[in-house]
Amino acid sequence: ARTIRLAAAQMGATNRSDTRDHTMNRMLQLLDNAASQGAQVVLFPEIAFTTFFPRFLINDPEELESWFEHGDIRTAPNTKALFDKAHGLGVDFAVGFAEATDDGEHFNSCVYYHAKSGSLLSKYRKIHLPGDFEPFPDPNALNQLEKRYFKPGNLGFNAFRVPDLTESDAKHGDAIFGMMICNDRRWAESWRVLGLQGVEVVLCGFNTPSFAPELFGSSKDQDPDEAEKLIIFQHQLCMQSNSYTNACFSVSAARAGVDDGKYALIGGSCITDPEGRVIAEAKTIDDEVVVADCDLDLCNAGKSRTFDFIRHRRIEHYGRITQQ
Ligand code: CDT
Repeated sequence: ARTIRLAAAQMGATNRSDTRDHTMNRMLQLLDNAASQGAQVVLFPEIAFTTFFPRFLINDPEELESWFEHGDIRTAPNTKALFDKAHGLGVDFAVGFAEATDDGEHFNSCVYYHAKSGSLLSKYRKIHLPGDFEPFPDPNALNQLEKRYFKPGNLGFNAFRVPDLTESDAKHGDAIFGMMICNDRRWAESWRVLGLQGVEVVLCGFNTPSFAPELFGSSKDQDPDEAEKLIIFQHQLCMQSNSYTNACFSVSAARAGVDDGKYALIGGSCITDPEGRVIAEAKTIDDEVVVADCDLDLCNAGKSRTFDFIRHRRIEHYGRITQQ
């Protein structure tokens, strides 16, 4: 067995006016809590250090820039404490953040931090940016202006090896991880590109509104409770079905709760196994740690039989997937 203990650090409401210190303290507590439960890898949500600002139209360039992280995420004043703490605890983590590059580009990104070496093993920049460039004309509509604030990711979906997590011999000691962000999980292509690299654990932080008819193109007359149930169902459906068809575990971490008393986001953070089962899930929409032991050898059945891509794929029929 190659069993590792994984955690999702779900975060509850984070308001527009919350200070960065306040949010950071919550993240440090979540990390402590996960570490005390023996978690080896902790996943924080998408854009975890602030509220989900792409819901707002922000015209002042200085204000907009203040929502982004600049410089080395490990040592920048607004984010350093989390990396220091993880280094001290010896716990790896992945976290989502709004990235401003040195040459002025903006991405919706996440990194995987390897605590022992103090290095970033991987960075991912969100590829499927949902929503719009322009806000909806209806002032009451919920906006998702990711297309305005971010460029589509330019790094691809790269699986990467994480050492030191399992106690097996050197050959099988590494675990193969991959990352995606929120809307990416709804696209089979994101998962398959990672699956083709033998991914064993997919990490996905998210911010998903629980009722947003304009965003989802659904009826405004729906019952909000029913709409929320459907949105949670679709989130978990994506995590479960794609874990199954790529024979991998997955961890998803929500920014949940009701921001500013009015912007409701789903919880439903979960860990799924390679058979497509949910093996742990959040019970609240608050700050909560979800933990599961994952034996990576359980990926072998799917990878060697039903989803042995080398033997069974028929790529001659998949051309349309990469054509306009
Ligand atoms: N953050 C993010 O990508 N959220 C989207 C909201 C829906 S846009 C139609 C999501 O896919 O969950």
